[in-house]
Amino acid sequence: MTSEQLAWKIRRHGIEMTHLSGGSHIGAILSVADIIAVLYANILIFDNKNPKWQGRDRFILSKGHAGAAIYAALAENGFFDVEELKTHYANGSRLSGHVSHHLPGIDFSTGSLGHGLSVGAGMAFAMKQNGNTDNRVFVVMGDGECNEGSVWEAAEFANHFRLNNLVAVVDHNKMQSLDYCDKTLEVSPMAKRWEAFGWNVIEIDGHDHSALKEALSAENADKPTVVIANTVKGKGISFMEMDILWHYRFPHDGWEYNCAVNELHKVKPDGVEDIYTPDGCPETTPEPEAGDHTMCLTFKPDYRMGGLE
Ligand SMILES: Cc1ncc(C[n+]2csc(CCOP(=O)(O)OP(=O)(O)O)c2C)c(N)n1
Ligand SMILES: [Mg+2]
Repeated sequence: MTSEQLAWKIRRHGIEMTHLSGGSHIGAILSVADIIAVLYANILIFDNKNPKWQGRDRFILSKGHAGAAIYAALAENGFFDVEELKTHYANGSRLSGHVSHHLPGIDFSTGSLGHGLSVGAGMAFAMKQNGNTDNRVFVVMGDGECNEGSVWEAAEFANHFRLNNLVAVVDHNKMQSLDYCDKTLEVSPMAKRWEAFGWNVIEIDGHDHSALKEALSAENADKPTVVIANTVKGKGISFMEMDILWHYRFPHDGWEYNCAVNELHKVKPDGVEDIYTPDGCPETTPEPEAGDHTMCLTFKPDYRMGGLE
């Protein structure tokens, strides 16, 4: 499967999983879809039949609230059945709202922001101690997540030990949960901050697959690398793009779900099937208040953790 096909599938699964469950974070899932797709289609070394294989690269989705994106990538890569995606957020499901290591292919549970880089740096350090020069560690973080002090302690550690086998990716969509990052706690200029911490910095368009492939393959002799991936929160669904509403709101029945699915169908790559709505949805006109509604968190009764986390 190409990275473009996988990215489309991650977006389609993400819409379905949040729609079915009433789960949050579709904006974050759409933002990171291309990054995850390129990692799983072109970069990461893994064995879906032997998820704990020692020779694998390590991957941590530190912005664990976008768990649906990694679940979709793992299912599409044969770690478990695609059908199981429908249980996302349901009571008793392995596919909890935030990333769980109970699933094959997940190295570390995340959701409490700010921990992934510390753990990833430890993994990279251990690899070096063990003389492993074949593998790398990848950690994907949010830009709001970079407000966590632990991120910068890990950045210092990685620089100090010259962990050139560690690659961090910042999904730099300029937004966090309730507002723009720079209105919440300033994170700009992102690249300069990482440079000051001694990292090799590569800044790219985080939706450009060739730029992602090149950046994620880059080698550095003695520095950890951070890829600042400039992204659009909600990328791919016009009415979700850069609208903070869609951090928490899920695609509701009616025009929200129908329009989202139909927008994806307009850009469906050749050779990809939509297992949920093969021919798209009925044409539905957005309601007049579209884009104008206030944040509305409604919970589906059979699901827990459906909203604000
Ligand atoms: C330690 C911690 N504090 C707060 C939260 C609640 N929370 C979930 S998502 C989120 C915003 C994250 O923004 P960002 O890292 O920019 O990710 P994005 O959704 O924009 O990709 C917050 C504050 C959390 N999960 N963990
Ligand atoms: Mg963000």
